[in-house]
Amino acid sequence: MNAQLTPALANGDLDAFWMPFTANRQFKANPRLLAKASGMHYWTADGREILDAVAGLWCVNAGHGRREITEAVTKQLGTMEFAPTFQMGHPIAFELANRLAKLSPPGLDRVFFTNSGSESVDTALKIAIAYHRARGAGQRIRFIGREKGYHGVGFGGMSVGGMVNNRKFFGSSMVPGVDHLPHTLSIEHNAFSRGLPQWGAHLANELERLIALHDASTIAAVIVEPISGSAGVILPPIGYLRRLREICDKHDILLIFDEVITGFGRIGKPFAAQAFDVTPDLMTTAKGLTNGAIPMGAVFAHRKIYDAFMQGPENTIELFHGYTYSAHPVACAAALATLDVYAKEGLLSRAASLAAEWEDAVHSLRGLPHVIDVRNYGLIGALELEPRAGKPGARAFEVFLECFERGVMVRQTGDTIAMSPPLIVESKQIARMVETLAAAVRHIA
Ligand code: PXG
Repeated sequence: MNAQLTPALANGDLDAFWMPFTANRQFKANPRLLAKASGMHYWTADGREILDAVAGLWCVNAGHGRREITEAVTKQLGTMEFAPTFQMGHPIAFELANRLAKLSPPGLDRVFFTNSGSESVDTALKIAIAYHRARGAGQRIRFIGREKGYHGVGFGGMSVGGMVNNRKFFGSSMVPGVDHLPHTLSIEHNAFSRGLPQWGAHLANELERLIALHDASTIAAVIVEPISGSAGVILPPIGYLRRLREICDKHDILLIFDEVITGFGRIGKPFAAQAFDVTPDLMTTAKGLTNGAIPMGAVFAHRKIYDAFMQGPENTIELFHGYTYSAHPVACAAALATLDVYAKEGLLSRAASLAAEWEDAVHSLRGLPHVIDVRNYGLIGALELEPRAGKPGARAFEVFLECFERGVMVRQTGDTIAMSPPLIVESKQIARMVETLAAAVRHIA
């Protein structure tokens, strides 16, 4: 018999919390409550052990309940729970920025702190526009995003994003002057590719078409995820990102990589920019930065961008942007402890050493009923299911529920099941994830 970890919720107790990105009524009719976490596992409120195949929500890269992080947070709370960073500073904010600068791709050694991925994205977009203005190119105000892109839920991120449901409910409340590249998901050409797909580098050339339409002189930046997570794990075709970089360089357009998911070791290097050897001008991060323990995000800017702002009288604020909690001391402490754990345990390269095993494991799902694609890179894997007729997403949602019943937490988006386990995952746990997913897919059929 499982021990109850938290008191059962009385009827109606679930009403007040308006849950994010959740079917509230469906959830509240049959809630899935998590009450405890350690290592690779959660425990439900009624004491069931759940293997975490998604690192919480792609963020708990070093596994749950890391003592080092808890201690650093506790110590910081006892020393100084808050300090402003507007016209003031505190030492560990600078220490953290320096540590991050050492991990970053070449040149991206200036760090602006935020509290989430959405804030990182909106910050990067604003920096891009203000950068061009600072250089006398104030007419460069357009952005190019990509279909199926997810860049968080702020007005900027929503506008450059390309997830239809995240946009259509909000009318015309979009940042003006945004256009979108085509997405790179092609099951027709690339189904069951192992790692990066061969077909599709030419899709980057669409950027030339959009530039011809809008004129380069009006475009501030192109923003893409090196690997899309939320849209269901969409990989860049071989050569695609490099081509985007070349076109941006040719037209003096900034390239922003949204590394909220790929950052901090998810694909075997600190950042995807390093894994793919393509360096953006701005890089947005969040999730893995504090191992999910305290909300925090960071925008990495190329030094040339920072330097462009450091002109004019020295007593003027160079960038009219920031958050009360930018570089919050408790978040800084959590991030520093997280980076220590990553370094001590080699976690930022661990996905590379597990990648082949992970690839074989997820591709063993090929051939199961209704599986129309399997995609993988680093420690990311996805299973694409054929939608039920007239009910998009229903089959994958049932698989997600079935996996949870069987003790494994995966993530469902549309008709995709995504997995992105903590980077501490062991072989037997990889096997368990895949076996459970296979059993769930067969059960649902
Ligand atoms: N950019 C990218 C690339 C993301 O994946 C954000 C920005 C926004 O981050 P915040 O911290 O504001 O949520 C994200 C977030 C999923 C899933 O199921 C993915 C995200 C969030 C929630 C669920 O794939 N990504």
